[in-house]
Amino acid sequence: RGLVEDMRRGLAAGEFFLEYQPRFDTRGRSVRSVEALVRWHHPERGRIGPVDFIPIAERSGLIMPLGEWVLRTACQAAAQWPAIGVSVNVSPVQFHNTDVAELVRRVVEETGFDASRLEVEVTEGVLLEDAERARNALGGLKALGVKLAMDDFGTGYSSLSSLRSFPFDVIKIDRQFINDMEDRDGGREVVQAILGLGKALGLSVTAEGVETVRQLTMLTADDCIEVQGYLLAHPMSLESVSTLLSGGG
Ligand code: G
Ligand code: G
Ligand code: MN
Ligand code: NA
Repeated sequence: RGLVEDMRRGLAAGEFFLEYQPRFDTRGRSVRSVEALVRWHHPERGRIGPVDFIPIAERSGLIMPLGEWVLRTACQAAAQWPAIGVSVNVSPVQFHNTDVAELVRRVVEETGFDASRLEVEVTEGVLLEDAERARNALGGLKALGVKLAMDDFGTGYSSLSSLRSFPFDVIKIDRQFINDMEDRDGGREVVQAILGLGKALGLSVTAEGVETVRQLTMLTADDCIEVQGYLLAHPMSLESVSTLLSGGG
């Protein structure tokens, strides 16, 4: 049996679930928002991570029902939390095949979630193939009050011009750059330059993949206001994040 068939069945059988990774304020260490990350509990293979099934979902078209499920599940969960944001990763394939703004409009209506608390994370792949279509979709999301983040910033080809020509609110610095910060050969300077770019363009900047105290100290000194990474919190279950957000952990 192939993974595509398994995935189709697993989606109907409730085998997919979300984990939530907090995004923290560097100063107060309070949680500013939470990123929803999908996982699969396969009945025979056990836990499978998104790098091993998102590409298959994208090739098979299953990313459409899966992506809709992720969005609805994250909004339903976040509607129960105090007023912090939730971010959801949306695949370029969803943008190319569906009206993502219409989907979000429908899901926030159904779940009663406030669209201004939702952030959609996209990678540059969204902008490359059909820029006009992407512009319309991103504009439609902005019109709903949804925030837009450019995910994995710095790893693609057109990051710099895209930041100006598309309505992004947030830059998420790819964890590769955070990982390089402690090197002597200019790793920190590259991150400082991205922070400066964000400031110049009026965008908020999130550092991803923060794993060491030294990285956090440097980012705080460099005026980065939001951080995410294993040092602060791993992706966690709905139960754990709910406890954290209600002040219990
Ligand atoms: O959670 P983890 O580090 O294993 O995620 C690996 C990759 O899978 C990341 O690039 C992340 O953005 C992506 N990913 C996680 N959840 C989702 C999701 O719900 N939809 C999409 N399209 N990608 C996701
Ligand atoms: O591409 P995206 O930024 O959406 O990917 C998020 C993924 O990064 C999640 O799957 C999450 O598990 C992973 N992640 C989160 N924090 C860290 C970290 O500190 N180090 C590493 N290596 N991965 C992380
Ligand atoms: Mn992301
Ligand atoms: Na990222």
